Amino acid sequence: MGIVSPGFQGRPRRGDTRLPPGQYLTEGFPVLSAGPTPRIPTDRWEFVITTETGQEYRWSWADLMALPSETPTVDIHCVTKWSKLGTIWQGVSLDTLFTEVDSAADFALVHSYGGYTTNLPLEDLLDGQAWIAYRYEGEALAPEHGGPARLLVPHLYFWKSAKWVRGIQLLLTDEPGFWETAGYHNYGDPWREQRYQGD
Ligand SMILES: Nc1nc2c(c(=O)[nH]1)N[C@H]1C(S)=C(S)[C@@H](COP(=O)(O)O)O[C@H]1N2
Ligand SMILES: [Mo]
Repeated sequence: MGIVSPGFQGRPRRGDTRLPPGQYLTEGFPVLSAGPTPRIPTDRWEFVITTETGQEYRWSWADLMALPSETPTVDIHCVTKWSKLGTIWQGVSLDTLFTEVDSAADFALVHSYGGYTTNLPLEDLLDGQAWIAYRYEGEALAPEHGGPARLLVPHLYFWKSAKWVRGIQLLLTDEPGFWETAGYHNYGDPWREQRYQGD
């Protein structure tokens, strides 16, 4: 049984710390983008889940706004070693979006406006672990941070949290995304320091 400190949020960790191995704390909010910032007006924004059989489930911005939202407070961890604790978001849980989806797939490839992709097991997007986030710290999500909406999967390194998210492709076999193809770890658990292939 670890030491319980007042105000402690999140799962207790070995050493009673919320900082994964090799990470340091940052107070700022660095911008990390592999290319230019796409600008997607909300009246042209849509989000599509495509199953392994090609069936599509679509949400317009108005559809997304009409769904119940959550306000998760989470710690985020970038593979370049900064972590930010207690960030506050608003978004729709992927459990909500997946309720009507009929699929036998085990894998997901996330697609962004601008062409970025990242892969993860479908189960990592479910059970209260992931959101389509559209507000950060009480404000509309800024374009450089992925606005109008980004994926938020805080239990994996932050490169899995695709900015400007456009859709999720469900797959029967795993397919690496942009950074995973370039040598980053396929899964990316910050607590096991899975930064690069072979870690
Ligand atoms: N579409 C897209 N999503 C992305 C990236 C990117 O380059 N393009 N970078 C990833 C990486 S490496 C990190 S650390 C975070 C950075 O998010 P931030 O710029 O809001 O801090 O976004 C992730 N999602
Ligand atoms: Mo990153």
